[in-house]
Amino acid sequence: MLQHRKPRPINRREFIALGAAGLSALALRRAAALELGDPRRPYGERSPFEHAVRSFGPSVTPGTGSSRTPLQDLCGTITPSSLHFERHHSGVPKIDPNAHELLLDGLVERPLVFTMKELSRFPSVSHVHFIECAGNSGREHEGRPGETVQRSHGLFSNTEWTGVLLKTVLEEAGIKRKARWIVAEGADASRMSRSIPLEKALDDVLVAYGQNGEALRPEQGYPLRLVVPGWEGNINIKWLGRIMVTDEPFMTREEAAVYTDLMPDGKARWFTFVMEAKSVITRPSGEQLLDAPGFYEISGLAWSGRGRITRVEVSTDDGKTWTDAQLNSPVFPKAVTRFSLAWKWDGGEAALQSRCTDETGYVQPTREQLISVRGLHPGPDGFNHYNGIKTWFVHRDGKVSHV
Ligand SMILES: Nc1nc2c(c(=O)[nH]1)N[C@H]1C(S)=C(S)[C@@H](COP(=O)(O)O)O[C@H]1N2
Ligand SMILES: [Mo]
Repeated sequence: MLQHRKPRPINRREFIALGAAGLSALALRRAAALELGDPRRPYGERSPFEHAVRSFGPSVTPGTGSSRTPLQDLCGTITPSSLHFERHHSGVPKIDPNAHELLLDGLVERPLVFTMKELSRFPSVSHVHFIECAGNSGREHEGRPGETVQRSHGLFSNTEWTGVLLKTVLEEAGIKRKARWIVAEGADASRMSRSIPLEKALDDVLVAYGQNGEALRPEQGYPLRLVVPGWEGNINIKWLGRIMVTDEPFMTREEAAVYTDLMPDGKARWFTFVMEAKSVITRPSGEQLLDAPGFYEISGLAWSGRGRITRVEVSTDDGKTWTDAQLNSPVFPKAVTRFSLAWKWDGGEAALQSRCTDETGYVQPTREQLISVRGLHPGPDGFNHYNGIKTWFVHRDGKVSHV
């Protein structure tokens, strides 16, 4: 629901009270809140009046499947850890950090084993980055995206990650000259593994143990995960237990079959790691309601796996005309930027769209442009890497729906 409510004019009695006894009337109104409140608590919880939750449907086993972030309910850019989307292939393992180790072997001078304590002694960095499942918003392409932005774009979250640069630990082990790739493996039952080119591994990849100022949540890979900025979610290996340095990619199941992009000629693109620039309006968005004509703030999220967002344009007439939205600072590379634009709704029908540009000059494509290159057939795991422009339709009664 949109929180826009007309401010209520104060009534005659309140007005007289204010006039007659100004301050004491204010004191009277506040009296209700002067009762003793709840006691302190060692670990905070949100107000009982707040109800935003992750959403998920049934899955084969309770541990597999995904849950989605309620993007329509969030403000700012950081996803609260408790609302970070999830994607687990074999459930959330319970790992004791005192028993957990990271093995680093393969084409290195000195194979090493790190305990969590040892990792915490390395120089640490904190960087804000999004994680987006490659399949996020893939159903837009089939024309059945779901009613809300949570359904259509909720396999997506943005976090301040803290940890050690992978480069730092790789250098500790010494990389052999033949090395070209690394393979990262999870310690969950699926032993999920992905290959990453060495160039990226030495660039901005993080071995992360912190999430928004505290330890990772179990759902996000506690006690250790890989954060591979700007690249598809799957490669951000959770419950990280091993990194092997190699001369070739491993051709794991995930990279050779699942996370590939089937093209119209029947061939598949491999190793399409980067999540290209995308944006979506989160307010107003599907299933929200505009109470009455008047001013509203159109607000949403934009991000690019190639760097910073430099521009977001908004259209309220189905892409015929565009206006530059304001980008809220700070704008970090490979992270979420919130955009906003004041809009006067005249009570008529409106088709709201956003279109972003990143620092490489890449402009978010329309659905038609995307389909003309990639075709209409889904890949083996649904349509991956869909980043087309999203439309929300505002009806005369103020209801907002997907198109
Ligand atoms: N070990 C392991 N790592 C994993 C997965 C998994 O099931 N096991 N799922 C991957 C997928 S497909 C995605 S999209 C991201 C999701 O990260 P999140 O659950 O923290 O949002 O983790 C990736 N890393
Ligand atoms: Mo994913």
